[in-house]
Amino acid sequence: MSELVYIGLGANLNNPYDTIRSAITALSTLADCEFVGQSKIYASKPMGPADQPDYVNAVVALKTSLSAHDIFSLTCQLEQAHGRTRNGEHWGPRTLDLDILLYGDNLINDDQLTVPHYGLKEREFVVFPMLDIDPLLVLPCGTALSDIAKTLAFNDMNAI
Ligand code: PH2
Ligand code: MG
Ligand code: MG
Repeated sequence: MSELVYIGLGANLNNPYDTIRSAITALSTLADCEFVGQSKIYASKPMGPADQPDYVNAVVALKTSLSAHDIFSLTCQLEQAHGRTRNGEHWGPRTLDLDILLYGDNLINDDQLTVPHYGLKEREFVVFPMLDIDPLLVLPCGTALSDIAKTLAFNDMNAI
């Protein structure tokens, strides 16, 4: 197991809490992956269009021998297995969204993946759950995640 991957989970349609629980179980039992930790599960106000239900968010960390692109196709399969359809609406509601947040200290930029996730530093529903797993986490850019958290409000987020 060579790389530590952080995966963000989000859902706000159908039974989002159950979906997040199910997806955490599925991620933590993936072949060639070793479960490292999971955050608390949070309810959060939608970022983006406000006329959509609140989100349920969490983060999972896995050690894996799989490539980032292998993880990406597995996460796409899991999204589909949980009823994900893509209607193209930017930041619109979804049954399950799985985002690769970090893949070790690797920087990936291609047609399929941008890792670290482009929105990581601005999203409290990503930063605070990652800190649940590792309060001392340092991003590939060298910044401590706890310093980024100081720039964010723990508003509108509740552990559930
Ligand atoms: N995901 C989005 C858009 N807005 N808001 C919250 N609170 N949580 C999310 O996971 C989220 C969002 C698109 O991926
Ligand atoms: Mg997302
Ligand atoms: Mg996504």
